[in-house]
Amino acid sequence: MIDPARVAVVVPAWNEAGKIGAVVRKVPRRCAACVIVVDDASTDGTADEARAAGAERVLRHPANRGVGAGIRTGLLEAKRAGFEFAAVLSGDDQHEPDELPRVLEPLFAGEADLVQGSRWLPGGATPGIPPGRRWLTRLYPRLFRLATGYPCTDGTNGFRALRLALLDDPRLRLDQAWLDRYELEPYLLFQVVRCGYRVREAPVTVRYHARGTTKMRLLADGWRILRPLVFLRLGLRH
Ligand SMILES: Nc1nc2c(ncn2[C@@H]2O[C@H](COP(=O)(O)OP(=O)(O)OP(=O)(O)O)[C@@H](O)[C@H]2O)c(=O)[nH]1
Ligand SMILES: [Mg+2]
Repeated sequence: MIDPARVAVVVPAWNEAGKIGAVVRKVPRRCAACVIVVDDASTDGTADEARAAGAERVLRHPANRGVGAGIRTGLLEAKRAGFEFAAVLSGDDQHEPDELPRVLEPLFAGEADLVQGSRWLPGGATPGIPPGRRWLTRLYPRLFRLATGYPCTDGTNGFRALRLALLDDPRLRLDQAWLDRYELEPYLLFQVVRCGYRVREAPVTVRYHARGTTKMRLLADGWRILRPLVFLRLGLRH
């Protein structure tokens, strides 16, 4: 059903030595012909570890730009290389690459243009989740629904897959500099919903490691995640 020759996996990574190798090795090759790691100017050997683990393409930003910029770089590379679909997953070993079929199958079945992984759908899982993170990741989809009307259950999960032809839509302006950090992912979901594309959710696991999982700062990065909803809803940005 899934044709790996049509799929690239994009992994944004910033200082993920000790984790990125495992992530790359876990990508089932029956799902994807190419793993693209975008090293966001790491200082710890992330790129070397990704290459040694078998990533076909390792791109490097000369300076740190943020997860959104990393995803953008990876998606454009996947498109340039001729892939039809891309799946994005986290470089910090929080996702289960084994679950790639869950986000890819609806694309191959022609049922969706973007499949958003959800930790909160039945069948999803959140081993080790801290209470504060549980609360915030459940609140966010309610805000997303208020802003868009779309009843998503998980708007901030970095595991998703999409048809790369979406990037040709001039309404999806992923090239804007204000999206470079945590803004790009909710921006993409919002615009894809708003433009009337077919969005599905699929249950996935998000694992919370005891130490060193997050690099997010609650207030500054919380606002970065929230502001695409506010700006797009109010028509302040497009
Ligand atoms: N924080 C951060 N992550 C980056 C950056 N560039 C690339 N990344 C990668 O983006 C991915 C997601 O980053 P995280 O900060 O863990 O964000 P998250 O997984 O959405 O949120 P948590 O649930 O808090 O872990 C990781 O693989 C990072 O290595 C950057 O500048 N900052
Ligand atoms: Mg993380």
